Amino acid sequence: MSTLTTTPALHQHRYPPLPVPRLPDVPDGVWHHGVANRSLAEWVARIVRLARPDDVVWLTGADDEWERLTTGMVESGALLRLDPALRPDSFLARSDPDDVARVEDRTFVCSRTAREAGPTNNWWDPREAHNELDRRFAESMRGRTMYVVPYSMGPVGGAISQLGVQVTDSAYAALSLTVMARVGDDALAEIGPDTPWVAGVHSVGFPLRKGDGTRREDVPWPSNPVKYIAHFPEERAIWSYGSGYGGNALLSKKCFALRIASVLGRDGGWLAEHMLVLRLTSPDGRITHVAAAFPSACGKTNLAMLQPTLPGWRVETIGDDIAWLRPGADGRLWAINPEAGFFGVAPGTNEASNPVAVDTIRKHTIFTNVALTDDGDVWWEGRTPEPPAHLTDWRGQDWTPGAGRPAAHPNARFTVPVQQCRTLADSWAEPDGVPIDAIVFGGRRATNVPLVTEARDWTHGVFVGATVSSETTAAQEGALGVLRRDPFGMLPFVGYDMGDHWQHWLDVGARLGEHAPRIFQVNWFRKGDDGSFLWPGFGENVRVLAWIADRVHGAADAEETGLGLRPVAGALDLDGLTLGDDTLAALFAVDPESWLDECARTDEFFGQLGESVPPELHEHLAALRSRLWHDHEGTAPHPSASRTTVGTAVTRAA
Ligand code: GTP
Ligand code: SPV
Ligand code: MN
Repeated sequence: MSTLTTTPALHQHRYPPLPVPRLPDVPDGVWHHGVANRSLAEWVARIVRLARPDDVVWLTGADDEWERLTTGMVESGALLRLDPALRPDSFLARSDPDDVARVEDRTFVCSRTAREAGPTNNWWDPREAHNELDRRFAESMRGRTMYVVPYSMGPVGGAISQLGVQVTDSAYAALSLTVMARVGDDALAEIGPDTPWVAGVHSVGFPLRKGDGTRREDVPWPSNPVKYIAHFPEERAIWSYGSGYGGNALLSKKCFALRIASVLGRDGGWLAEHMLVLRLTSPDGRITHVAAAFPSACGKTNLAMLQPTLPGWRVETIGDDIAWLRPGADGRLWAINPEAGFFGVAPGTNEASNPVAVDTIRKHTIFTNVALTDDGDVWWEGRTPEPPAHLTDWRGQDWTPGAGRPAAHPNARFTVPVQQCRTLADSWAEPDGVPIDAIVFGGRRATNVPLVTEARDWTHGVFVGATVSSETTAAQEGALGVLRRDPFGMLPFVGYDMGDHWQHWLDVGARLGEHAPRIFQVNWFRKGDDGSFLWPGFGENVRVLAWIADRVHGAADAEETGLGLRPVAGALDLDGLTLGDDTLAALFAVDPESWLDECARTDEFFGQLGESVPPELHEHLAALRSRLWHDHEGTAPHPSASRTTVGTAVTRAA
């Protein structure tokens, strides 16, 4: 386990240590048979006293846990059982219409100082945050069961693995966690007296009973209009209030495995990234491991489960959302998928776009905010070319094709164990992970960004990752399709200063040296003048993966563009595709004018981030501007480009 510089847990100063509740048949200081860690026992007791649940239930990982939880939730109306023949052992949850995605403007990083959180995070003074959260959590679980969910991120006992415990008054969150992480007594047993672990406190903020005894009826999806998703990196703690949905509520995922883990990684020399991991095998048996970062709902699950259209190629899945990467004893970069399930976007998933996912979710799956068919199965936009004549939509209302609104919420998702994926790689749970050969950055860009380019070296690759922009999707609350900066696909997920994150990438690269993976940029989303996608995408993306693998193994040629290296004519296998020369040219076009404009916006962005942006990245920006200006005018470098170089160098040296 890595160590984090610890400061005293701030909130514990204001509360004297609490006596562990008296429970029958438990040894001193331990009140669940597996608890060997005093801070854990005291923390659970403290939350019980604060939030006042009626019951406390520890999840143990027992075989019947899924059955017990789902049965109870069907009885309470929190889940609908889908038709057992069409969709065995599967359930539908419908959320409150105001609780459908991550809430970035209610997400806080409560590091000691604002400087440490950096300008891209909402910083919240940890003392103020604890005061407000204690106020909100007081009696917030009255009338409910509090689940205590111990879990391991990564294989239980693995050297890269980390441990967490989430307490939650949401049966849905508890159930989802049993799919998304390794939950139960095995994980709990790993938390010894001195083992670091991450605390997750979660309440939907909908108590069923008031202090004065008055009761109210439960609703299928309890939540609260007031929401806080607060992270305390120094304390290794997460407090989440008011939402039951996805990354707001499954604290193992974005809160722990990205925001807290990115801080652990910064301090411990490793990386926690928003990346899928896949294993690619060429027709002659050569293996390439790829880690690819894309913003939310930009194709990680699709790429991780890709069914190649090129004969002889094979893709196996290791992870679809999060990767922890660290330099190994051999000097290479090794990656694990810390999760155990997929929480994947449903809309758009069909036999053509992702046949593997279609197969993965045939049974034993929780669906959230999809539409219900009249025979008890699920449907979403893009599931079939023609919608059924009648559906019950994600809000539980009658729906017909003329309704003028989607039947499934655009951020509807499926929750399913990775083991149900037929392309899961045997090596997916190797405790040390797999050695990464190539890192890919992507985003959703209608313009500018070519289909594929290769960075010249690691530092250039970090520049490419740092300058990713992408059009927003339904994965977060807010406007759709707005182009925004999303460095490394990690804008909402880096738990510390963004510029420091880039510096950390440079440091990791320096340590890897000649063993560093090659870095690439891709864009499946470029559009033509008629507004349609230029590239067929999905299974055809293997053509790009194949070129990347060939580059890694020295088997394909590349040529310079202003932005990096691209395939020479003929190097990208386009056999069997009907792609006109114009389309191909448009996929790779670099328009100096719009790129100069893009650079001006990058300059502005770097400026907003301030002093922590590594000087090397300013230098790369200046060099790029200079090349573009040269292409544009065929003359000397643009004055602003040279000014940036000089100005930056002077500022940095001073
Ligand atoms: P999170 O789970 O939110 O982190 O996202 P993800 O990156 O795993 O998203 P996912 O793979 O579920 O992305 C789904 C969206 O990407 C859908 O809108 C797909 O249609 C679209 N998509 C995926 N691959 C391609 C592609 O190759 N081409 C095009 N045009 N769209 C794609
Ligand atoms: C994302 O938004 O990137 C997701 C879904 O993977 S959530 O778990 O809600 O963050
Ligand atoms: Mn994600």
